[in-house]
Amino acid sequence: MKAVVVPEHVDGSVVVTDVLVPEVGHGQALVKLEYSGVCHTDLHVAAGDFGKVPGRVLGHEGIGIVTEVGEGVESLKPGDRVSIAWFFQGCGHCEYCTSGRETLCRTVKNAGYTVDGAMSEYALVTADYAVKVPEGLDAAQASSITCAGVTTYKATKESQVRPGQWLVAYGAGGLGNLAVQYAKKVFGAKVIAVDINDDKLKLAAETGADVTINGREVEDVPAKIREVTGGGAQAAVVTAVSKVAFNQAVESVRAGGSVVAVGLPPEKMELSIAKIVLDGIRVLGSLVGTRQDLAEAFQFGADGLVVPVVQLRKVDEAPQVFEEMGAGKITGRMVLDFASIW
Ligand code: 8ID
Ligand code: ZN
Repeated sequence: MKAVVVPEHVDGSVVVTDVLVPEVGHGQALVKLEYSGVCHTDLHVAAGDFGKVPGRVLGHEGIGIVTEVGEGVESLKPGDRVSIAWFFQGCGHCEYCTSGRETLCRTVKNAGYTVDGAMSEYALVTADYAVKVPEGLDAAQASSITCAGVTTYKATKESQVRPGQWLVAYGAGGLGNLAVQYAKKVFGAKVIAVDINDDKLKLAAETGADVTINGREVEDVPAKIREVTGGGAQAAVVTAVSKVAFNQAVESVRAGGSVVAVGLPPEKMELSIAKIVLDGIRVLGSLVGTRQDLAEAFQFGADGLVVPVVQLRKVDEAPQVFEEMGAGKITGRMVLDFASIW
């Protein structure tokens, strides 16, 4: 079967190659992929940013149909439409798994990184960890919610922003566009989108941002945000792949505000200790979402509140899509169309 794989020379590129269809084990299900979104995390994995994994099948925004279940599986049956997410499996019994923070499990398995992922014609899931896609949600749009959606939904939850308050979405790419939509349409926040690319800001405005700011054109972005919001935003969610945005976010929030770090540039951010202490700023990291978060994020999509902007691409075009993402040329989300090769 066709799969998108990290090559031997780990350098940020990917190859489309032939691999064997995996065999279903106890507790697992085999999924025939329909769609697989390309997340910037796949690019980090392909570049070896978290450690080199040559030969790994990439992908953690997978949606497909269960074709076979292994022994002991009770939660899925053939015909179910399910997701394959970054949070692939936790141990189920550690302090994180048993306290609603399962994505922090220290022995977690991550699709497309520590185990083979969703960019292949067939993929395995651990049945109890695959979240079903609700009726009424387009399968290609669901792929984008499987990572970009759930991650920004959870990050916005973590920000504790309340209706009518200001949230700044730093980065308006695949994740950022959904941060704008969840913050605006689900949490009732007023949203400022910051990016360095006008095409992404145009899309952010079309999908709900009240204000857009181009970080390359506005000299002092935090000052502009403090002016627009009358003293600073209550929350910032940072999905930009640049420490510049993280540093700006801290200067953009008002006293008591929160900065939720989501993007994963391999860099360090600067924090003014005085600012953090004297202004009581919360700075926290947020990692994808739990199975329950994903079920909730899907439902807001099925209800039509959040509409991922996706574009289908041929599986063979994967190397080009990765290049485009590295060059910052993608608006919305590119989704590899496995359904077309069924
Ligand atoms: O669970 C998590 N924390 C999680 C889940 C999924 C993805 C984290 N991520 C990480 C990815 O690994 C990646 O580092 O979030 C980051 C964003 O992923 P993405 O949205 O899939 O990437 P993208 O579509 O390329 O968007 C990135 C945006 O950042 C903008 C770019 O223009 C682009 O629109 N950007 C950059 I680069 N520098 C900026 C700056 N200084 C900026 N926007 C504002 N200010
Ligand atoms: Zn992702």
